[in-house]
Amino acid sequence: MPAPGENLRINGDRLWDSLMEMARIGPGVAGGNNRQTLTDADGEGRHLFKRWCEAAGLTLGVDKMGTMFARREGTDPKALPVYVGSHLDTQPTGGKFDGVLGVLGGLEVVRTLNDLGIKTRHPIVVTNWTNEEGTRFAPAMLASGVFAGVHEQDWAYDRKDREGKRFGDELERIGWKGGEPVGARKMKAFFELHIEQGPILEDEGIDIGVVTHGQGLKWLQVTITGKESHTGSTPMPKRRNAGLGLARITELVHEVAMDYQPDAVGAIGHIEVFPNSRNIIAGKVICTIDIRSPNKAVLDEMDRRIRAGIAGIVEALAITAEIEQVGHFDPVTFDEGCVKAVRDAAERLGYSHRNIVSGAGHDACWINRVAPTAMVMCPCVDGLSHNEAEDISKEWATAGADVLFHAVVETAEIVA
Ligand code: HGY
Ligand code: MN
Ligand code: MN
Repeated sequence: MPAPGENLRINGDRLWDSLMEMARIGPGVAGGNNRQTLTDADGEGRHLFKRWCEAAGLTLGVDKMGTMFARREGTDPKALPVYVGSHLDTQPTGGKFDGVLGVLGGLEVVRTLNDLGIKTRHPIVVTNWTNEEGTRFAPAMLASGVFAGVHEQDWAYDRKDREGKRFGDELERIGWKGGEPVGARKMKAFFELHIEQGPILEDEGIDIGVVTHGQGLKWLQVTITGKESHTGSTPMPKRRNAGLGLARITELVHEVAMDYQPDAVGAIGHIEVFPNSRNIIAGKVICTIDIRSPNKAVLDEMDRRIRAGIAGIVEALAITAEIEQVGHFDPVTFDEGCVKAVRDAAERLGYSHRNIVSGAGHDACWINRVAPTAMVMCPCVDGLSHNEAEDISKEWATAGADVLFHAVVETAEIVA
């Protein structure tokens, strides 16, 4: 099939305006967004996306995990659709572009096809995956994980946030529990445009990241139990300090990750201290260890070393620790054919590009299990993400969406 002509480009101003309008929903406190999954703000953002999809002539389907599928018909209704999308939910102190660029970039692909009156043989489906972030309801990429058969739907429905609210109940409450069975849809391919969330592309002055792999991840939730007692009158040798256990485990995670440079990473970002009183020794700490590596053997070795290290720490401090794995996916190799479509598109359009491994997890990492999948990345300012100061340029967004357009449309096969 002929590739789209190199003169075919999306409308960068329209994409940017849509990004800015979506950013007004669920504002943060420092210029970013707090549009966490299944909150009222998420529901509002979904309704805006729905209105835009309907205005573009798309037919909307919603599955039982709330994932939204907006379909543009192809000339061959039996041909497997090409899916394109990402997520609209954000971190509590998230940016305006993480996930959103991929969903609205997919919508811009369709809007541009409509402008140009181009038909494709395969239908195209723009997708908003529910709960990619996993910050309110762990794990991350929950809905795409159910779609890919990694998680059971009922298990996902029972996931609880810190206030004890159930995922399934919150999905019903915001009115976005659809009727479609999850995973019933079959795809010719899936493409996801995403900001890099790291510094490589910007540091090297490169427009496009051709994502060949995604690194693996493990989230270990640790419940550390000591004994609450008075911070003034309890002699040091008699303390069972869960807070000290947290400090040593935090150092352990960092040291283990540093042993596998330059690729491995490790940190503890989620910490809950009980009773969190200035003059009570912490009796309990719940925290989540986030470790990642592009190498499965390294990830498993880090996991093993951290568990062994925790055992030694709690014994020395006369405290206990329970470890629950609340998130995991192995390193991902994306589909060569789809990756080539991304690379050829960047080349055709004259954008500088390089292969890159995704440091962050994405819905594409799960969908890669059930359909040929690839990602397009664009730079972000200072490589910063999961921070309200996350920022990109309109030019970067436009270049990423141009490449997405060409990869998607070439795969969907232009007919007229
Ligand atoms: O955690 C991640 O990598 C993604 O942002 N959910
Ligand atoms: Mn994301
Ligand atoms: Mn994210």
